[in-house]
Amino acid sequence: MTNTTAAPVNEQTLKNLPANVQGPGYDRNALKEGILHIGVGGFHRSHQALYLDDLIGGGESGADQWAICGVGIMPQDKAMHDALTKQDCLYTLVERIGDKSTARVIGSLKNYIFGFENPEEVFAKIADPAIKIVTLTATEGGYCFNQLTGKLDLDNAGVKNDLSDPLKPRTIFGYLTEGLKRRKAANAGPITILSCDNLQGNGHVAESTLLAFCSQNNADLVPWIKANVKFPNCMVDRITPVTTDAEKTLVRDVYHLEDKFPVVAEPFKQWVVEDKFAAGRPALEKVGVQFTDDVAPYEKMKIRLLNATHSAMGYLGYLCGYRYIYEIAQAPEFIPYLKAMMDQEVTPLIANVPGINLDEYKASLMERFGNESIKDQALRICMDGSSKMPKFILPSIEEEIERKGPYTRLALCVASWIRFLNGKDEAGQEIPLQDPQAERLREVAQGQGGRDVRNFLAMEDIFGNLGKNADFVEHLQKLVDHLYDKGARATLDAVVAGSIN
Ligand code: CS2
Repeated sequence: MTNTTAAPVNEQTLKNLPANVQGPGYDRNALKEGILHIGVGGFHRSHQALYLDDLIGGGESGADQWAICGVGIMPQDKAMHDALTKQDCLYTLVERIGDKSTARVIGSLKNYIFGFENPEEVFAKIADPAIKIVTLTATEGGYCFNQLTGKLDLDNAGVKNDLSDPLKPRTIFGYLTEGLKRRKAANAGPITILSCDNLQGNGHVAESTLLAFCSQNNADLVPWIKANVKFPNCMVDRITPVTTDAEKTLVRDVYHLEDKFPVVAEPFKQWVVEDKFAAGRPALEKVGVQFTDDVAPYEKMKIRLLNATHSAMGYLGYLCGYRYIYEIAQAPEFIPYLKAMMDQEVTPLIANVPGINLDEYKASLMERFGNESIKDQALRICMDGSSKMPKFILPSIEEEIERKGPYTRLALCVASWIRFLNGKDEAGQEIPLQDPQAERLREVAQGQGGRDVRNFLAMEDIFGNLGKNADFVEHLQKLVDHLYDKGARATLDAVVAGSIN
């Protein structure tokens, strides 16, 4: 039932929020923007913006210098821009688990620039001396990384666009390069670029790809970047489903707020950051962020266990007819598959992670995946497989091949992706595909050789050298054939029973 008394989310409403909603208990007018964030999606709003809201709300001296200016660079960011600008950049964050749910309006986002239409404003902000940190959630694919060369993919259409049309960029590289060029010219001082994407060594990747981009036609900027910009690595974590009408209705009916773009997330959150900043940083350790000298073990653990298991649930679960992650994580036929993948194929690759008991960590993952109140979508997980596979799944297969260990369950995830790309499920229904490489993937998957794994493995920018390993090719082919001939559920059962290995 629609609640007719729902108030719009804006600065005015903050004065009189419904009793069950917490608001920013600070004066937003006094905030100064110190962080520019590119990629304001659900995740940024449930994670980084919340940490800063906590910090500013805690009243720590200087915390008010670290408000966020958000940036959207994709055409589809228009919806976020329109919603946020009407709401004075405020939005509702709902945390849910079981029958518990809490809501608060987040105030740390002070401004939002739709860079796709106003790139000049973004360049000017990067050159503004008050901005000390640029944070990024550009997605795994946003770094245009070629798996085979281990370098920036200069053939990527976005990269090519930005090299030939630097004032109308389409990728983070175009924005950052032009912005840093102006920062250097304005003598605005050093700055930190902090990647918050799920890539191992995300800081290193951001640094090496940006430098590779700059060296193409801004070679004189390279030494300035080396001397003035720091790129810390970090591990980020919080499961945040895509916002749909259901979340808007929840916020309206339960919290009496009319929010055009709320965000719902699990209660768990984690952020481990390498303490390497060029121009200061907010005291985020006060609000639960862990600063360390070496983020690598945390990143590897999170990406290879959490993100990889997500992928293993997403494709195969979708093919089995499930639509939500919690359904898959609770399905008795999936649980032994997921646990065995984590225990036997991934855990042996993870070194000691300081302060973490891996058994407890894995058990907590299964619980988090099973959170049915957040209704995380299988299709959200299935998005962008071309960039997630090489980060979440394939490196573990490579390491298992190297140490002559097992990888059947990981390979089943790859096989499920290949079957998923076919575009029709077992009932002949259309499978929606969201991937920047969709066209190319579909062409292979739906063409004559769509069952032949060699045609996929030939995409070396995604699969690297895996296609050269005859055992892996044979193994993967067996799994793909089984999926086509016997179906998803039968293949899962066969792998769990050990009859395909
Ligand atoms: C997911 C991640 O997109 C994916 O495939 O695995 O978005 C995941 O939910 C987050 O990394 C959790 O921190």
